[in-house]
Amino acid sequence: MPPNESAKPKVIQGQGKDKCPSGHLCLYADAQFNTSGDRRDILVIPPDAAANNFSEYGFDHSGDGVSAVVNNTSKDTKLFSKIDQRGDQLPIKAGAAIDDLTKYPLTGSPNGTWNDQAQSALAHNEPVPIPVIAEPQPDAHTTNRRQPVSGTAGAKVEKAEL
Ligand SMILES: [Ca+2]
Repeated sequence: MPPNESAKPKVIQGQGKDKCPSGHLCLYADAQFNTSGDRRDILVIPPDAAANNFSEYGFDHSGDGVSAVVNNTSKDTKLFSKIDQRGDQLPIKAGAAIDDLTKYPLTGSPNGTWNDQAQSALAHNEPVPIPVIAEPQPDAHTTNRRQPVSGTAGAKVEKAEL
């Protein structure tokens, strides 16, 4: 797939839940979706994009960090307390919104909560290992696996007792 400019995370300015575009994951710098303070930054993450270091977008561990979330995608996602999807995890269901991350305790956080702590989000487009199915070779020796089947098995099961 060629790189798609529209599929990159970007920072927009705005207030309110409805500023989060349909199909995107949005992270707000202030609680109540940027209506509780002076900050207006919203990090908008397309569903097929990865944001593995929020500090690159100005959302660090200061007050500028993530304080509210809108998951306008159709997939459950997660926030992580460290970059590259490491550290503690905060699940966010498809279609869910969190108005104030100070309501979500996080052990080891400087402020005791998830407020200003999230540093990366689950990337749905990370390569997923394809299961390898070993097909039997044409000359595979399968004759030893034959097992006799008789017509009386059902009757025997009927009488089985534990
Ligand atoms: Ca904040």
